[in-house]
Amino acid sequence: MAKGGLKSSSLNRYLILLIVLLVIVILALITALVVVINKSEETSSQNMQSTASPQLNSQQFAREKQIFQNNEPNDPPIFFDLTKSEVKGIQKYLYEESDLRLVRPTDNKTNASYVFTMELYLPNKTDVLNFLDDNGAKPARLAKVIIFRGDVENPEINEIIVEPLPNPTSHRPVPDRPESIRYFYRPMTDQDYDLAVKYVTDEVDMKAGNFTQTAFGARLKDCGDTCLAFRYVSSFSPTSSGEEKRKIWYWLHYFVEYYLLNPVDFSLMLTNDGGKFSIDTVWFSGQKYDSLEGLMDQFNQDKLSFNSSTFPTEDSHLFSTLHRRDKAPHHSERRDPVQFYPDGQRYTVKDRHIEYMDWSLDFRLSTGHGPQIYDVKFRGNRIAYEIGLQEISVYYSGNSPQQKFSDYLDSGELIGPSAQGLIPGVDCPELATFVSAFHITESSLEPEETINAFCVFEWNTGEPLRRHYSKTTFESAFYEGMQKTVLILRTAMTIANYDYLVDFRFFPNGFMETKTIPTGFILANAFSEEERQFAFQLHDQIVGNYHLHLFHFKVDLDVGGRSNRYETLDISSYTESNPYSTENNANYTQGHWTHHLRETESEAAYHFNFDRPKYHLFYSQNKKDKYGNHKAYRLLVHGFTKQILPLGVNKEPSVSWARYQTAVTRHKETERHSSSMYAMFDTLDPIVNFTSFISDNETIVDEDLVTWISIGTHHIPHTEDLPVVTTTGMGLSFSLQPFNFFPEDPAMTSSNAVRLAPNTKNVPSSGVKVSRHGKLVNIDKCRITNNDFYEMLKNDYSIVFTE
Ligand SMILES: *[C@@H]1O[C@H](CO)[C@@H](O)[C@H](O)[C@H]1NC(C)=O
Ligand SMILES: *[C@@H]1O[C@H](CO)[C@@H](O)[C@H](O)[C@H]1NC(C)=O
Ligand SMILES: *[C@@H]1O[C@H](CO)[C@@H](O)[C@H](O)[C@H]1NC(C)=O
Ligand SMILES: *[C@@H]1O[C@H](CO)[C@@H](O)[C@H](O)[C@H]1NC(C)=O
Ligand SMILES: *[C@@H]1O[C@H](CO)[C@@H](O)[C@H](O)[C@H]1NC(C)=O
Ligand SMILES: *[C@@H]1O[C@H](CO)[C@@H](O)[C@H](O)[C@H]1NC(C)=O
Ligand SMILES: *[C@@H]1O[C@H](CO)[C@@H](O)[C@H](O)[C@H]1NC(C)=O
Ligand SMILES: *[C@@H]1O[C@H](CO)[C@@H](O)[C@H](O)[C@H]1NC(C)=O
Ligand SMILES: [Cu+2]
Repeated sequence: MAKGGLKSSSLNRYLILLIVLLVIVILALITALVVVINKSEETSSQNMQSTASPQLNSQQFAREKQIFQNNEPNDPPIFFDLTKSEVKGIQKYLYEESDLRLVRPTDNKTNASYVFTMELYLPNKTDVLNFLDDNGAKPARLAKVIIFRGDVENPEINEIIVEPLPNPTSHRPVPDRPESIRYFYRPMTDQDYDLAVKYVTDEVDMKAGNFTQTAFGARLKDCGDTCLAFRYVSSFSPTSSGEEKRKIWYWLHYFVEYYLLNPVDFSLMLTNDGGKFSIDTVWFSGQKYDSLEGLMDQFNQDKLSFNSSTFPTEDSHLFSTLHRRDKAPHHSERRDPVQFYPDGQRYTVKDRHIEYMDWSLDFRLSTGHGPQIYDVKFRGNRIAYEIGLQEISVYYSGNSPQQKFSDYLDSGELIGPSAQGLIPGVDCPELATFVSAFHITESSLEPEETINAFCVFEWNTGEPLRRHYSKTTFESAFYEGMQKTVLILRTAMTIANYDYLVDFRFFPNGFMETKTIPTGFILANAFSEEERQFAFQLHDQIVGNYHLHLFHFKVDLDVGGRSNRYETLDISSYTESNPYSTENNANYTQGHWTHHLRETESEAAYHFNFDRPKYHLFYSQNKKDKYGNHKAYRLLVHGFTKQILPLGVNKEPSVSWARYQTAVTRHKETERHSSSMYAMFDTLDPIVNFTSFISDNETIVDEDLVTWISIGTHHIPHTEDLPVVTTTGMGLSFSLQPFNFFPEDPAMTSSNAVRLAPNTKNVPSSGVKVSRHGKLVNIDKCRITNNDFYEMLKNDYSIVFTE
């Protein structure tokens, strides 16, 4: 963890930066367009003026205007995050009209009560569906507010629902939470970063400044451009410390680009006891000391043996910086390929609602859990009520304590506000639509904008969705195919060193995919021989320690209604006698499957087993096709991984959801999320204990079902993870595939397909009939050359068909 997100102080600077960026991007777009339009390769300013026709320009700019969305509706749709005016109403209620005794974000928070976060709390599903499907009343909008109560004898955390919005009149405890949550479970706060960092910085500089100068060639204070800094922390859970206390490791780094690749082998463990800080342990160069004084004692007596290090030279050659290296590959002076919408966008995004050909859905960014989509429909059929990220974890291993005990649960850093700053032309295509989100955290007087938190765009994958080529008349000559385009809703969270892309992808055939990719910086550790059992040495001073990335998702499928069944098709071998053989008693073995209806939650908790291949199907018992097949959706997962810690050790219970690759439970309003922002410290007595969702072993036949999916990847960092981990090979995904749901590929209705056939059936010499459903537009200006192919076909059928 490190101090993430934007604070209001830096917001203005960021805004200016963003505006500058936008201007650059818009200019780049215009230039790109001009190049595309212009046949000549030159892009002189004269060409720019002469070719940017007024018509194209105004279209272009009309589109630009919608491209960056941060507006809010007056009457927010049901899944829409809290609006600014709702937040104002909540604040008015909280600060003025109730007896909660809350101080404001800018007040002195020591031993006071204050708001940590607030976000939308969805009405229960029954009420929402009654509104969406049955013309019921729109349920009142609710907010969930998390309050740190520091003004009571035993400080605690309260979670309350404030209602109704936008002008609340009452509050009550959140139903699925204890009324009082232990204070030391709290997520990382401003205090952990600001006050504690100031404390350890002052202490180390005062007591050990001479030592850091000798050992690391740098100091923490009065250090100009060559500073050491405490910027990164890891929680120390009671299961590892043995004490139910707020303990956190603070790591020391050279403050250069990028500091997390420039650690020194020094850390300390800080206890925060009701606001009183104490340093419990100091680690330096392979040794543990009980205090800074203990370390200095050894240092002053010359009893420490270490190799001193020097401050990195911070120039563009420093290995940990992201400046382009020399020797650009041939042709990289030319621009990347780009895509555009030749006839205009085929999707709309309004009030966080997307319509895209046969698809529709809503999306939001939960402050605690991150991106969520709702009411996902294909051709009017609701497939999922909700699909959402629940938790991201990274569990490290190492010899030094700061690395060894680094087991992160990122909701403790607030996943939602960590999503921002998607950059057009890199993180998403230039022509994507960018949507901001707003969050309230402990430091916000008013909602803080997380700029470009989402992007939405349609993408041509460059692969066919389907194709078949029957060249010869022997097989009856024809060709048919269709490009695979996809609508992508993307967000990227930066949580300290790592960046996580999360995509929801919608295909024209009713298939959808949720994909996550970790990228960003590895969490480097200072080199020592002892680290070699956990890490490769990656550079002169650092190693990259082994760690496990895990992601947990909730998928509330409603296939053909709320009442669903979960069935696996268990694939195995099948042997029967073979009367076609001349041998006696001959047998023949092949594969088959058996239906396995999962009746209880325990039976539905799934451990991946290579020896027992399975299909995972969800359907409504009374929805069948005319052949009696259940109209189902199939869950496919690419990214199951083995969590290797034994049950119950260390922070394993905080990811008890990773014990199952998938689990299917009955939908409950009290089981909304599989993890919580307390998971970093509450291991012994978790606020959300995922295994308890399953252990009541309820029946799940013809019930409203929720599927929980764990995906992840073991990461052994290698030198090519420097400076930044690339996305290639890191993607993990799960997909929902229609399975006997439609009578045929629903994308057969698309007019984006291409069919070629002889004018007279099976007589190629009669010429080739090209069916492109009016799509053979002249896009020659855009230098798309494949029209030549169709021109050639006019004169030479043998390019595609032979007698
Ligand atoms: C903040 O409040 C605490 C407790 O009421 C008090 O001891 C402290 O001096 C205050 N700090 C400031 C800066 O006012
Ligand atoms: C804050 O409260 C804690 C106990 O909850 C107490 O130990 C501490 O002295 C208080 N601090 C101040 C500044 O009042
Ligand atoms: C949903 O909320 C309504 C009140 O708004 C309540 O009557 C109903 O019992 C709730 N249903 C569930 C399943 O919690
Ligand atoms: C640090 O070194 C300076 C110069 O050698 C010395 O004057 C000072 O007392 C030292 N400080 C500590 C805390 O040892
Ligand atoms: C210092 O560096 C040398 C050479 O790399 C190495 O052999 C020695 O073990 C190091 N000493 C310590 C205390 O790390
Ligand atoms: C074929 O299967 C039968 C029944 O399982 C078995 O008795 C028989 O030995 C098998 N035949 C051969 C040639 O293995
Ligand atoms: C979580 O719940 C399960 C099942 O109810 C229980 O056996 C287990 O002890 C709980 N875990 C913890 C850490 O409390
Ligand atoms: C769950 O319930 C089923 C059906 O009653 C039973 O067969 C199974 O043993 C139970 N599992 C557990 C772990 O209690
Ligand atoms: Cu990693």
